[in-house]
Amino acid sequence: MADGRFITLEGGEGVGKTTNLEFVVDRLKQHGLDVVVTREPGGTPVAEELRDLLLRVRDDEMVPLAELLLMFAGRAQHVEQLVKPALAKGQWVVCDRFTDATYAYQGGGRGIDDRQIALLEEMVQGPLRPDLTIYLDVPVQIAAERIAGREHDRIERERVEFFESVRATYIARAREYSRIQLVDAAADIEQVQADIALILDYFVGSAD
Ligand code: T5A
Repeated sequence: MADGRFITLEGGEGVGKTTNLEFVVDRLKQHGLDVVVTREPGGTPVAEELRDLLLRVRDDEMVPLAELLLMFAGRAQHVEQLVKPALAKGQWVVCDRFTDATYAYQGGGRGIDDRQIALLEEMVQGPLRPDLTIYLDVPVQIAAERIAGREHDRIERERVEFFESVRATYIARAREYSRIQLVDAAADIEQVQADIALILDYFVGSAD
């Protein structure tokens, strides 16, 4: 049986990951692939409880290191219980955010050293990395306007400079790693999905 592939969707707040997730899944299914959809933080019962802990608005501050360790605690559950078993069965796993988000938010946003994140990445994932990452890029102000009417979770309440650092980190990683494909997601939805379709069709074609 062929191994599955691991595809992640990344971007800042309100860039359209949720909007485009279904499109990605449908496109892969049109290619006849067996697709599993999941998300981080979350994806398994324990990891979803940790997600709630991470995103719930609270009075006492969560220190950056605790936030980092909780992200990776959930990831350990998710990788062992869902991601690895699905890939081993030949399924294609589509995940809404993964470790690039940790480099962007806890690294770029909170200022934690990349080397500390890399240590945990190695410990929790071993050699597992996404095969393809679609990074939806939108200027912070435009993305903020898109979600202005929503109730914001703990991380969404951060200041603009935090999200500028998150975006800068994502862009830097997209330049560094060829698996990360940057899509201009400030464009209208038809254009964004046409770009995503091109990336996916090429990736599926080269994975045969
Ligand atoms: N996190 C996560 C970390 O800090 N470290 C980590 O390691 C990980 C894994 C998770 C939070 O956790 C943090 C990051 C996050 O703060 P989340 O739910 O995954 O939270 O992420 P959010 O960004 O909060 O997800 P959202 O649902 O808020 O945003 P989306 O999914 O990016 O945006 P979406 O699809 O809901 O779209 C927003 C609005 O824009 C419109 C949509 O219709 C919608 O109204 N829209 C467009 N409008 C115009 N043109 C387009 N092209 C549009 N595309 C979408």
